[in-house]
Amino acid sequence: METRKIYFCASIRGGRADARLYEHIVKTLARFGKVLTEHVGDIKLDHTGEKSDDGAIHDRDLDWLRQADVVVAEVTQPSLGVGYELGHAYLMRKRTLCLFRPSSGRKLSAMIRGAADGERMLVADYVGQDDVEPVLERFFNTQPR
Ligand code: 6K6
Repeated sequence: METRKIYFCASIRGGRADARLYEHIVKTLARFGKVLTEHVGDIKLDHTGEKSDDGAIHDRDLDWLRQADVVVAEVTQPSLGVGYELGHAYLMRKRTLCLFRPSSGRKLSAMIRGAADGERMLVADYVGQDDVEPVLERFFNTQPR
């Protein structure tokens, strides 16, 4: 069987306050497949995320998104880029898991929580790092109907 391709989304220019958590999620995701977007969990990457030109980043990321079997996003830190990727993933009918921490005091956008159908698009509220593995296990071990 081919290795599952996972597209992980999380804030870059939206803010890197949760970068260590992203790093943990990327490491945990690697147990479930090939993470196409490992750089998102790179703690050395600052919020400017400047390494190559924006057009190239955009086109390469959308290409990876098309190739992905599943999408996982950490959505607690609001990010235009993540919202944009999730909109594309939704229209591409990708199975998607959004991870949100209510303890942040934020309220998740209605356009994300409202898109969840409990099957193809899921939102999981979780507390923190210790919950990442069980939440991902549930997602990857449940087959959509
Ligand atoms: C190179 C190495 C690390 O970072 C870079 C340059 N920047 C980006 N590289 C790859 N993907 C990016 C970059 N900037 C944004 N993205 C995509 O948008 C990622 O897939 C994230 O999920 C999302 C973050 O969007 P913003 O609006 O928070 O930057």
